[in-house]
Amino acid sequence: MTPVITAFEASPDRGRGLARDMRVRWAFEEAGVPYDVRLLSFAEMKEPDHLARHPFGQIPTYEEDGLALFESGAIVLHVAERHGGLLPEEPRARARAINWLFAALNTVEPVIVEREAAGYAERDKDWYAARLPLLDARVDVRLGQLSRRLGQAEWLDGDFSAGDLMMVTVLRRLEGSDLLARYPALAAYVARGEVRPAYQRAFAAQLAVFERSSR
Ligand code: GTB
Repeated sequence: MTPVITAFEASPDRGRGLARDMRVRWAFEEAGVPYDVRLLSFAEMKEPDHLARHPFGQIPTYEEDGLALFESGAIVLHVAERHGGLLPEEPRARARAINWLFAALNTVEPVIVEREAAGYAERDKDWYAARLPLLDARVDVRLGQLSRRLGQAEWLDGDFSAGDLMMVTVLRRLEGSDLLARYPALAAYVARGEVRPAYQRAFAAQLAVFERSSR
């Protein structure tokens, strides 16, 4: 069975590839695995049919041969474990790549999402102007640490892996801010991810969905 994922019918990111289906699409493309996409409206995401797939009524989800998954990290890891190209064979290198995948999700993404969420939900509050520098500083700490670890290396640990895929998608969420530009090594790292042919195919696929929805 061809795996099926879910994605926004009309993504609020307007085709910039910032929603979390992008990381799953990219993983499929790196692994050379064809996939189908079920597009959902916001209303459909909260209906029983989708809640059976995703208890929190979100995208992305993954279904294949009776297996249903609903966390982007678990989906990318599952694809990476089942197919070649995203995880090293050597057990310790493999564990380190998975370590980076979790670091992207658990240590870097939360501070970025917190900043982003404040921008959506608190922009009109009188405390927002005072809070934003604090949120920026939390992101900046992580970027500085990550940049120091990356140094001049191409990828975080040897060859490109699912850990890099996840970290690049997480850092891309800073698009529109000037935070990443303060760290040229990280900006170059993201750019290296974005020029990969698999990334380009995934990006084009999600952009095509947005373009169709806005016709
Ligand atoms: N932990 C889950 C995972 O990693 O899969 C989080 C999934 C999640 O946050 N999904 C979001 C969602 O379904 C879409 S990706 N939201 C709808 C809802 O909760 O009702 C987050 C996202 C949305 C929009 C933009 N954007 O417009 O730039 C970027 C990222």
